[in-house]
Amino acid sequence: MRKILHISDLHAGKSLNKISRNPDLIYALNQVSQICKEEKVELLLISGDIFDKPIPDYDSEFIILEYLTEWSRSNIQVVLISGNHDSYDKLKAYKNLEKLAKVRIFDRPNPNVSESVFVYDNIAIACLPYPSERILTKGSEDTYRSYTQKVAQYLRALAKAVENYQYRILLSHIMVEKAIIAGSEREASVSEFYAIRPDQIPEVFDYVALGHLHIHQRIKQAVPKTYYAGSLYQIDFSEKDREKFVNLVIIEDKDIKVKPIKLSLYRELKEIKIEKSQSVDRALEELKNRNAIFKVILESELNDPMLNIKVQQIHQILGDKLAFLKLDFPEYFQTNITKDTESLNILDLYKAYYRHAYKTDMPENLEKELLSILQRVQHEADQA
Ligand SMILES: [Mn+2]
Repeated sequence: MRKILHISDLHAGKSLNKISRNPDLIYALNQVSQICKEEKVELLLISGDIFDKPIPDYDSEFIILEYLTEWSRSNIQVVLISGNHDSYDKLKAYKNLEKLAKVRIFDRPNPNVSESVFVYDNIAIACLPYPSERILTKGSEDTYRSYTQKVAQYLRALAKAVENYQYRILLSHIMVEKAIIAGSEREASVSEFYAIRPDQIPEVFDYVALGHLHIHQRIKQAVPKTYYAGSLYQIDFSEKDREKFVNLVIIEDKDIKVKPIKLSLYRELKEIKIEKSQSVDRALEELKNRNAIFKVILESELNDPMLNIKVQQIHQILGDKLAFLKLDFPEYFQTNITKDTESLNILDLYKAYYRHAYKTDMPENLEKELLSILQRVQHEADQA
């Protein structure tokens, strides 16, 4: 019997409005180490998004290096790939670890498929790090093909490269159609344009270890056992109330079993709405001592004289645990703006606000100025 552990989306260096999530990551990684020890795991697969940012801070690099070397010392073979949040070149620098430790790193998709396979005894692990659009167009002759066609073609080539091994695993950071999106993954990379179809995952694989989507899930439409392990902790508020898992893959002769193991959380993410009629004290009373990071939505009337005091109270009660405080003026929005969310752009919101605040329509030159700023921001955002 052999055991493999599949984990994903560590996002070292993530912070929520200045609250560092590295303590949450460490808490999760300690559980990973514990599981490896108890279950006698031989192989640890990490399917990308090691870091949250292309240039991680020192603390985050310290944590990642600490665990990689610790696992290696415990004789666990680690295989890891880049995700869309990782910089190819940053992870390339880590490849030097291969000389010192039982760590194998695939920093970017390699045009040479045979160099993308790591063989561990009779287990072949075919690796496809996050295929960025840029690198995919560069490496291929048939530019007329779409992104997903190229990814699918590469997967077929990987499948061919490992077909003669006894056990075959695919490790990748890609978007698959029909999967459930949390919202914290980064918008462009999860659009349908980048999604490969479940039937494009070659049948030859015994297990497909995916990263990218933060919700733990099996892609039932794919023939092989195909899983997103999901993130190790609730990365942002779009993942509130989500449980977190790692996958234990057990190989026994011809049989491959997948056993998801639930992780406990260092802190949960809690969203609280305080209604106009509610007192802040009472609304937060039960929750304030919870081990959590909070997002508070405070409902209020625009000219409520208590608004400032309420805001101060929330800060006082939750302190360091407060990540976001949003004000919600329901009456104001109901009377001034249509309920059609399509029309709720920043310009319309500001116009409505102006009308409310100054009791007159916004002057045309101000509208023009605002529009040009918004367009400039949009343009720069598109290029980023
Ligand atoms: Mn991710």
